[in-house]
Amino acid sequence: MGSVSLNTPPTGMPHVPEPDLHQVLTPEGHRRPDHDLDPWLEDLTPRRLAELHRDMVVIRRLDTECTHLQRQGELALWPPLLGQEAAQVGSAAALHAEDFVFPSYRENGVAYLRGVDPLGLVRLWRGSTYAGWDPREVNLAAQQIIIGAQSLHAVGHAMGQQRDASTAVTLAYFGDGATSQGDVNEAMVFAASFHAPVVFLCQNNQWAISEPVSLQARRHIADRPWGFGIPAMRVDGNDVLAVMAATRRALERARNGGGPTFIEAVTYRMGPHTTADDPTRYRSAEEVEAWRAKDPIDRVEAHLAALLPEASPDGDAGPGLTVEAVREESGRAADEMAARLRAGLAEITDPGPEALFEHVYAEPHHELERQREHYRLYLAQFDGEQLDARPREGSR
Ligand SMILES: Cc1ncc(C[n+]2csc(CCOP(=O)(O)OP(=O)(O)O)c2C)c(N)n1
Repeated sequence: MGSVSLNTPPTGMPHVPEPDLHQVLTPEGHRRPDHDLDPWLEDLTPRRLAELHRDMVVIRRLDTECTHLQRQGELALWPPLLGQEAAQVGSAAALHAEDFVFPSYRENGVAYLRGVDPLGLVRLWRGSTYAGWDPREVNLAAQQIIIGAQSLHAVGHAMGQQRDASTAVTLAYFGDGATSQGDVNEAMVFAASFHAPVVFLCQNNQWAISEPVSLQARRHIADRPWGFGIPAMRVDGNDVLAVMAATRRALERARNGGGPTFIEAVTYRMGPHTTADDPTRYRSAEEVEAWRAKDPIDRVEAHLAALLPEASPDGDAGPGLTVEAVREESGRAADEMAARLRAGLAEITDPGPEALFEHVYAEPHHELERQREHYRLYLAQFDGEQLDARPREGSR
């Protein structure tokens, strides 16, 4: 048998047309008609566009601030979302408050938009807490580091919603690399078999750490779910309108008993995988530059620039809405969030080593108590003060 290159598709495969890439806003900011998505954007006003712009600017700032905080030694690690703002804002904007979301570790922007205090995120990535928020308060599960595991949790949760005859549905986020994981494939089998009200949102950011998507997906990722009996849509993930419309469509389908849908949002991770990664070791500067031209925030600004002069002074946009005003409003919102974040850092306290044993089980547990006591004695060998599990001030 001859050797087969990993990077060339196997020969003899029947030609199947590639699914279209749905796009509503071109990289130049022009609105394109899209038969499937346009009906889901009928309520879109310049004011709403301005809000989507603001949310993208704010989460980009959150991301930049946290990347800097990691470099300053304030955070242990940070997984940047730079470049993925449209995928996160567009999908989060489509959710109803009662819907439940299962994120991976990169959906820090989604967490913010669900109402998580940025300080919760900072505490999490600083290592000062195991979960930076109460999942029930914001209908967002704790972040998942195990690749793809949350897709199974999401399907189980959606099946519960189905049995409760709830109008709420579930959204699971994962990356392109996660689609190679057994969990995601098992989740799709269950979702299809039980007609679960769940939306799988894959942010295909082209890289699973240093592995390109082309290595693990010989066809578009959106081709695969059809094999499980799950309809899929491939959208421009840097187009906030396309992502919002596709997610609204999929969530409503689930809400109305239509079962699961899969969305592949084609985007790009502009930064490193995490602050511990150096992407220049595995990808070219030309590739990064090519994606920079598709920036999700720039294209909304370009669209607003073309749109606003035509908005009537007393129209939806409100009097005096200009691109400059939108930029200013968004910048101000980002500044306010960043100031709150920096000020909040001083409030962070270390939980103490015994916090590890809290919130593991719903009820006190003999074995847990035995382990806790064992750990207490172990720590006592080094420093008696460490027995004090109360939060300590000024431990930065
Ligand atoms: C089960 C499991 N295997 C391996 C890892 C190590 N790991 C962390 S991130 C990552 C790549 C994930 O890539 P992708 O799913 O595309 O998500 P992205 O980071 O691009 O958002 C891997 C393999 C892990 N966390 N969990």
